[in-house]
Amino acid sequence: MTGMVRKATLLACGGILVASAAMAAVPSPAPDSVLPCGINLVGTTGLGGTADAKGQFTIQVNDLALNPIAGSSVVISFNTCTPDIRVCTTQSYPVSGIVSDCSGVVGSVSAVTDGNGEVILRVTGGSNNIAAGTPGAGFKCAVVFADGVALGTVNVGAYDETGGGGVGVPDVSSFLSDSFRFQSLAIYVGRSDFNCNNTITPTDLANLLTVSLPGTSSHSCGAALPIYCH
Ligand SMILES: [Ca+2]
Ligand SMILES: [Ca+2]
Repeated sequence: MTGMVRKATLLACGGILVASAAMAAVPSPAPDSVLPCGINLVGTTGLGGTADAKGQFTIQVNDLALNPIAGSSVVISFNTCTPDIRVCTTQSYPVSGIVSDCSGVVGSVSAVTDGNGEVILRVTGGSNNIAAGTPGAGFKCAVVFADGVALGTVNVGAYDETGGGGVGVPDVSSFLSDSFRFQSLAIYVGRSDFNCNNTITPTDLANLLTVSLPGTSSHSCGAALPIYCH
């Protein structure tokens, strides 16, 4: 191989490497990227405290070849979760640098993936289920994006059904209303489906009780008065 041909070959290989590196940075939708089936909005443990660990979940952003993408901007948009889902203006779980963006009709949260291509999140928020028959968003209302690419949808449960007073007895009452409507009228709302199986059953009630009884989501939005985007 002459020197010139060798140089040309090296340049060509280099070009392919650069091209593949650029392609590797493009997020690929699930199942290449890994999303939870559903996420559950929580309150904070105490006034001005940290978001309840009961709401923790992980999203991993991968490319088409299943390589994790570090530094990817993940956005969970709740803007199609009308008319009931509410997102707090301030997020209080600092891992992954989660912040709220209230620019849409409901709001969204964003965070940046770590070296493993992951964001580890807890989202504070709730719903406006304060009266029997309050309409709600359906199954998997939220859309997850990474660097602008839609990765998939996730269900949104809201332990703080009433959107006030943290998670307690009134939320259990509101849940039961949703549960009765599902059993008797087959009316489904995503906010009361805490195990993301597209039904509302006693399993979801048991899930809610693990949050309401210990009082770990004692405050809505971590504030004396809940402060929502909308
Ligand atoms: Ca409540
Ligand atoms: Ca369920």
